[in-house]
Amino acid sequence: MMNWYTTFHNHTEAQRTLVLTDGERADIAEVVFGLRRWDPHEVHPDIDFIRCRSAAGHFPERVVQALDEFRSRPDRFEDGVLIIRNLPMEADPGPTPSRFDVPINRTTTVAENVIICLATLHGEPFVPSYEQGGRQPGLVAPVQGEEELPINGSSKGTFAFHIENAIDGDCSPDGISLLTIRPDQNGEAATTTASLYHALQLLSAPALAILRKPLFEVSKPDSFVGDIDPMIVPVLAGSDRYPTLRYRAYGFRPLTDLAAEALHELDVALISVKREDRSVRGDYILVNNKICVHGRTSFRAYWDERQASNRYLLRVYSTLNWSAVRDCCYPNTHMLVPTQLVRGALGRLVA
Ligand SMILES: O=C(O)CCC(=O)C(=O)O
Ligand SMILES: [Fe+2]
Repeated sequence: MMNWYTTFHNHTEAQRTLVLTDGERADIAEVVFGLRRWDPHEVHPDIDFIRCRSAAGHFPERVVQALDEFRSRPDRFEDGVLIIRNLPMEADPGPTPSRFDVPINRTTTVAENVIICLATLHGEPFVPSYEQGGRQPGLVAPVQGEEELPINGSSKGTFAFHIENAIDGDCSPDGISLLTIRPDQNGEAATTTASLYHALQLLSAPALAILRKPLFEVSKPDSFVGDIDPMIVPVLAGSDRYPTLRYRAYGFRPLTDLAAEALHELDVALISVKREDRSVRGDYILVNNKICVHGRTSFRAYWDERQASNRYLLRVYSTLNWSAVRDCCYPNTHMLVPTQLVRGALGRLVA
């Protein structure tokens, strides 16, 4: 039996990347193909996470071990990132959708089942209800007219560093899964990441102390639909040994001069430890959202006949604390409602 730890911990790049053999790829295709046949006429918007989880248990051992270790021993992944390459998906995934033109109710694809299966090996998958109508998994594709906004539909503009769902600490995901179906046409787009584990070493003691205080206002990201009040939060939480990070390069306001200085230090530190991963078709990236910011470089998207070949990814969240996140979802779904709405007006929203 191959032990994934000994295979992958020899040098930095290998530490983060698992390249599947074609045999392993075929094994996953077979499991996922079986999953599709079980329910070929799926019309319910919830992909069946329970079936995905039991199918994922039959994925190659190296994959199961890698995700399990990412979950249980995050300190071994100082970059906060695990990459798995050479995953199977349909030979022809169809044209790249603009985010809103794909119906929610229809049969799931190989790629969709692959990403949900992988996410179940990390934790419990879920999605925000307030983006793309709660589509599971969500789409990441450039959107015309949103080229320069700080959202994942952007292209020409850099998508700056962020913790996913930073406004919603209780229900922010532990993992962000991204599966590339189609890279951008010029090979320009890279997913950027920066780990707190690396950045911490560059921060001064006064900045660290300030970042632990609730001196920062986080407002809702532009992709959220609905009204959510800004919140006052600390940037760093958790123990000194295992600190966690809550930060966004946009929509995040320091409330004092000292807070502004500390945030600037953090910003500089994160940028100086930034990594860029240019994914190709079949690449999966799992980001530890508690210690690692992520974003994306700028790239060219097209709105003519080349639109069908624009960049195209799938995305799903995962949590290690489903009992907390479940409380932030619509009842009996894996669709997140912003915490403030859950606590305020969930009854009205569901009715
Ligand atoms: O497009 C990417 O590589 C990252 C997208 C992203 O940050 C997101 O969808 O949350
Ligand atoms: Fe993101």
